[in-house]
Amino acid sequence: ENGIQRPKGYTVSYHANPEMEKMHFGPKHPMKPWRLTLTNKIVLAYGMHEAMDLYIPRAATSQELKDFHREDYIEFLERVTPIDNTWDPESGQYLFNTGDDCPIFDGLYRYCSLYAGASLDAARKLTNLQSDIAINWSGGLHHAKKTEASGFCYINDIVLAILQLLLHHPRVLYIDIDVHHGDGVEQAFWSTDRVMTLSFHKYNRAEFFPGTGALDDTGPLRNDSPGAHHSLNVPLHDGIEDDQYIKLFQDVVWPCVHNYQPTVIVLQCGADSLGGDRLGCFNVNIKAHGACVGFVKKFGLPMLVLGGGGYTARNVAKAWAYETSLCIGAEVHPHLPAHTPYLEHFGNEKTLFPKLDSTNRYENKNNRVYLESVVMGIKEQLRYLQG
Ligand code: ZLM
Ligand code: CA
Ligand code: ZN
Repeated sequence: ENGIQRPKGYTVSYHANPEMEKMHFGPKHPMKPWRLTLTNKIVLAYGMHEAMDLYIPRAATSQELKDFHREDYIEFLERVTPIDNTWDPESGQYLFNTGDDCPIFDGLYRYCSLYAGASLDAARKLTNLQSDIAINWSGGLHHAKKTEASGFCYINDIVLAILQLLLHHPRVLYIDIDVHHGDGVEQAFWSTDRVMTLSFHKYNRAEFFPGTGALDDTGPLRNDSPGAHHSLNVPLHDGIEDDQYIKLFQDVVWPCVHNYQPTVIVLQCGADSLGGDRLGCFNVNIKAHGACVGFVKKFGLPMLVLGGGGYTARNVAKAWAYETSLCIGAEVHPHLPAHTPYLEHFGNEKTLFPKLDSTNRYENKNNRVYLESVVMGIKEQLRYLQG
């Protein structure tokens, strides 16, 4: 509260509709919209709201959702209720890939249209030139497909936001630091050169969701397809450490920006790449995760900042609050303000930067030689972009 000031020379907008946060995927489901409440409590406790334009966005309309998704899928989401029988006896499956990962809960359609509405609002603030960095922590749901739900995602708000950006921008760079592969966004823009997608993720085809995103999956194989070499993947093993992750991110992102020359960047900040995450398997701390946001910000391009995964709620909230402070260029005290609501949820040492304790560490299976070969592989793809 003492001395959080508006950034000089640029505007940050924050798009959040608190109605989302009360939604429930069901008992024991890892996705907890309540993590957004925790995030906003920390952001407000530090006084960061003083430095940003705050918006409570309206829900997206079904027409807006149909700009990417197929009509019958949106109509299904609109009418389905938890008591419907969504089992399709013909295919022997739940309709549109709903089920355990993507359950049908009360308020599902409202939930979807709210997070999509927030990403569209954020993208429009960028294209209207009313904002330079637009933040929507409720978005970033990168697995949703044109005709089906996948991996806790129903509507692909990222694809919808990028479609909005493409009305005003020739080239969009999409960067995804969620521990899972950003397959839905990659697939949607697979055959165009107007969007470059770049995902960092744990990769194990047989054992880790969604099983796609190998280093050599780089776009259509025909060299004359515009999308060739415009889907980039950084497959990683368990246990990557802070210094390795930061160096890798910089060594890959810098040449992407230099070669592709995007006019806007969309950054998906999935917090399940943090150490100690319930579903993740990296050893990345909040400062290193945030260093990726700080690095992208330094290019000075308009930026859409989105959430994504993140399943240890107290860490998600700290990371996204810290990343909000980086966006506004404010230095915040590492000790959480004493008046932060729900302080009891934030662990024993009331700090933004909890130490990853040894019981939560994964053995690091990424060595220097491997990471260097990944950087080489990416640079090899980027050579095709010249001329
Ligand atoms: N079973 N309940 C990341 C999306 C990851 C597919 C294995 C479902 C879970 C998980 C759901 C309470 C993002 C898979 C999993 C059980 C087939 C995944 C409900 C626990 C539970 O206890 C659970 C009944 C559930 C789901 C674990 N699912 C862990 N990992 C992945 C999807 C989304 O972070 O990237 C972006 C938001 N699904 O591995 C199965 C293969 C379904
Ligand atoms: Ca990713
Ligand atoms: Zn994830």
